[in-house]
Amino acid sequence: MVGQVANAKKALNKKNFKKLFFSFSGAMLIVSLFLFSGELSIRADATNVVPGAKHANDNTGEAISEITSDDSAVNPDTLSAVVASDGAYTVDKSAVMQFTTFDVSAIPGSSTITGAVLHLQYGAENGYSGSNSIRYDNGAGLTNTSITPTDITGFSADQSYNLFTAGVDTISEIQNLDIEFTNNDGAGADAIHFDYLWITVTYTPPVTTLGDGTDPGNSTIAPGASATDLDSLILSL
Ligand SMILES: [Ca+2]
Ligand SMILES: [Ca+2]
Ligand SMILES: [Ca+2]
Repeated sequence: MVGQVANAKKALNKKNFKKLFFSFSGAMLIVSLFLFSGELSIRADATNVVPGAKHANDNTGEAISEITSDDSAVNPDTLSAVVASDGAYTVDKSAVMQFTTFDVSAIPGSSTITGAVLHLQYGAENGYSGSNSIRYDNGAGLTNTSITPTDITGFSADQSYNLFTAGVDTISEIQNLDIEFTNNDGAGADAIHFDYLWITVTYTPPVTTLGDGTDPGNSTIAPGASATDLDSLILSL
C-alpha cells in the first residue's frame, strides 16, 4: 500500500514536471517570437512625407501648411469658402489642387524604398456632385487613383492608395511626384476640404560594411546607415 502511494506520487510528480516543462517551453517560444518581431520592427523605418511645393496649376489660394497635419476642426458639410489657417485645404468649385514635390529630406540618401502609400482625409460641402478622382503623376501624365471624393457627412475615414505598386518606388520618384485634384462640382458651388495628405514611406537605410582589420577612423559611414554586425571595435583615446 505504501509502495503504491509512493508510485502514484512519483507518477504525479512526473506528470507535473512534464506539464511545467511544456508550459515553460511554450512561454520561452512566445518570448523569443516577441523579441524577434521586436527586432524586425526596429529595422522597418517609416516616415510621413508631406507636400513640399505647389504646382503652378494650383489656384486654391490655400497654404501647404493647411494640409500637413490631421488637425482641422471645421464643419466640412457647411464650410463654403477658402479660409486661411483653419487647418483645411479647401478646393472650391472649378479650382485645382496640385502638389509638385514632396519633402523627402527625412529619408537617408541611398535607402531602398519598400513601400509608399498615399494617405488623405477629406470632407465635402453638402450638395457636392463632382466625379473627379485624386490623381498622381509619376512622369507619365495625371493618372486616377482609386480615391474619389463624394458628398459624405463630416470628414472621411483615412483614405489610402498604394503608390508603390503603381510604380512609385524610388526616393526621386516620391520627391518629384505630383498629386492633383480638380473640383468638377456641377450645380451650385460646393467645395471639397482636405484635412491632411501625405505619403507614408517605408524604407531600409543604407548599410556600411567595414572589412576585418579596417580602421573605422578611416571609413565613411553612409548617412543613416544601420549597424548590423560588429566583429570588434577598438577605441583609442
Ligand atoms: Ca483653409
Ligand atoms: Ca457633405
Ligand atoms: Ca489640416
